[in-house]
Amino acid sequence: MSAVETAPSVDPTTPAPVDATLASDVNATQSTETKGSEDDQPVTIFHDRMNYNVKHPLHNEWTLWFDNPGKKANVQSWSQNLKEIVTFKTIEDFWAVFNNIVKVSRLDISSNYHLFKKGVRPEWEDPANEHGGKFSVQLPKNRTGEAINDLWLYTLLACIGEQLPNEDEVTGAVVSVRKVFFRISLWTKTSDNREVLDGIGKKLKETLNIPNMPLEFTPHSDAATKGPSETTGRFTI
Ligand code: MGP
Repeated sequence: MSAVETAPSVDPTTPAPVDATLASDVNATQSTETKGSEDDQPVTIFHDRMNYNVKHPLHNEWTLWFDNPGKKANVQSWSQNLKEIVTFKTIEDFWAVFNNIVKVSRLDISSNYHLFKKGVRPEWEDPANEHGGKFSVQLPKNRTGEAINDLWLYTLLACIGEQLPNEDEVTGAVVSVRKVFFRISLWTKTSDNREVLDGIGKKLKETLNIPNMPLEFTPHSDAATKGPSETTGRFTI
């Protein structure tokens, strides 16, 4: 059974924001995927260049997570609030997921969507994140409105389409819904290679088309030890 089918019933108090059609879409896709494939690998454009019903593989597999703690998150409860929704590895399956989940603009306050490379949990403690940090930008809700849906989509496409330089550095992206702002964050594996980080940050700013807004980089070690209000970014782009 896929994570999509199980996610909504994991915890009835925190329903995963998945449209009912998603499960059937992904199931339909899975049965096409396995057709003619002995080892359960998807049939992709690399196997059959002449047909249009094959899928386009992504360089990495990605997992979508959701959490809505309903109250202020804390270090102890963080992990148990995370709900794994679905993993995909083709562009077609990405769209099947994206087109069927609740839009960011309609999520409850304190919710987060996290898209991370498969195998990486969206938390500081994961080995892929423990030495890393995040770029983040806060977008005031009153000025951003529904545009947040497109900004999150552009962030996702930049990640899965490897549009960011040194894409191996990127572990995932997060969108957070807070009382007066949305926040988009991009998580990196390391926090000390300024040249590499500068390149990633500049490209993210360009992708989001936010030349006049500060994009702040914060090592997770700062966030983990100081708490959100005291955290100061190491640098700003
Ligand atoms: P947050 O949601 O990233 O910050 O983390 P925000 O939005 O500034 O704060 P909010 O209270 O308005 O939501 C909020 C809190 O969640 C942190 O202070 C930690 O207590 C906890 N937390 C966040 N993250 C990303 C982690 C994590 O990776 N691991 C653990 N253990 N706790 C975390």
